[in-house]
Amino acid sequence: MDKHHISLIGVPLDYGQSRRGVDMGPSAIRYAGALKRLESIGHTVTDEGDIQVSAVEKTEQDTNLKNLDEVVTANTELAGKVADVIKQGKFPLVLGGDHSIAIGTLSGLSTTYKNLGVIWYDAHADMNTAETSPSGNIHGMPLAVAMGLGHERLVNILQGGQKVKPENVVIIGARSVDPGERQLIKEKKIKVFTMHEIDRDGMTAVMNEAIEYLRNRNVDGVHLSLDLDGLDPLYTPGVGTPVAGGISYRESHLAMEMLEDSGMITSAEFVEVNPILDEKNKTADVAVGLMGSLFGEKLI
Ligand code: EXY
Ligand code: MN
Ligand code: MN
Ligand code: MN
Repeated sequence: MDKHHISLIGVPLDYGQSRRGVDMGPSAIRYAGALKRLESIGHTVTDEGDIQVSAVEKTEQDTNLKNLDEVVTANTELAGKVADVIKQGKFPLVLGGDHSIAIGTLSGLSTTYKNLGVIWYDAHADMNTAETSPSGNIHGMPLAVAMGLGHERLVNILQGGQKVKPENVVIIGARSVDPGERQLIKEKKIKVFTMHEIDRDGMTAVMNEAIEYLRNRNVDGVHLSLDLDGLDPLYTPGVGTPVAGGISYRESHLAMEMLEDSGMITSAEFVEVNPILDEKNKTADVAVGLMGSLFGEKLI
């Protein structure tokens, strides 16, 4: 990856799910040394601070989606911030916060990119809608929303922006996918590499295929949405919805190194770091280490 001017944007949002603590994810990642690590590789880094997240007023809402108002407000602000950063020619690196923040990130990117590719590195598909969600947690919906599917107040955050095309999405690491999501994946023919494909073919083959797939889509940018629960909880215990049998630490570094080599990544977010559930700051440390590999840090 050539040298970038990276803009760190913190989003201390935990209203997209029910376990307190993931709002401290941005601080945990900063504490793990993200800024210095990226500068040590030769990038220029600006810490843009955090998006303001309003406190939840307990109002009656005519929806099963939890904390809808607060999630919409925070993601609308994030979308504007990401759009500004892109217009300044900087590389947006968004720190979560729960995965509902991908709604804001992708909305902001949609003002610039007309044919954006998305790599969703995650144990989950995050493709539920209000009708299919088993929990009402909006962090299980962002990928559906980004494709224009879901509650109108979430989809409208996209404003006039370009929706993500289903054929431009690659999910890597899936191993906990709900019935409604399976239905949508089949219908939309989403490219998914579950843990089965990773075990069977190996991460090298999976990443080569994923990169090739997106190149053939002629995407004008690729966003990496990395949910730390995509890794096995042995490596990233500090996440709100851990799922055993995940991607290993080294497989994840290889994936990042191959993405860096491809030169195709134009924005990224690292989400679901919850220091309250963590062992010391292990999950944030892993996140920063993976950022190093994604931004060109070499082992020798
Ligand atoms: N599929 C489940 C739900 O929709 O509630 C769990 C979603 C977990 C989402 C985390 C962020 O990846
Ligand atoms: Mn570049
Ligand atoms: Mn997720
Ligand atoms: Mn997940």
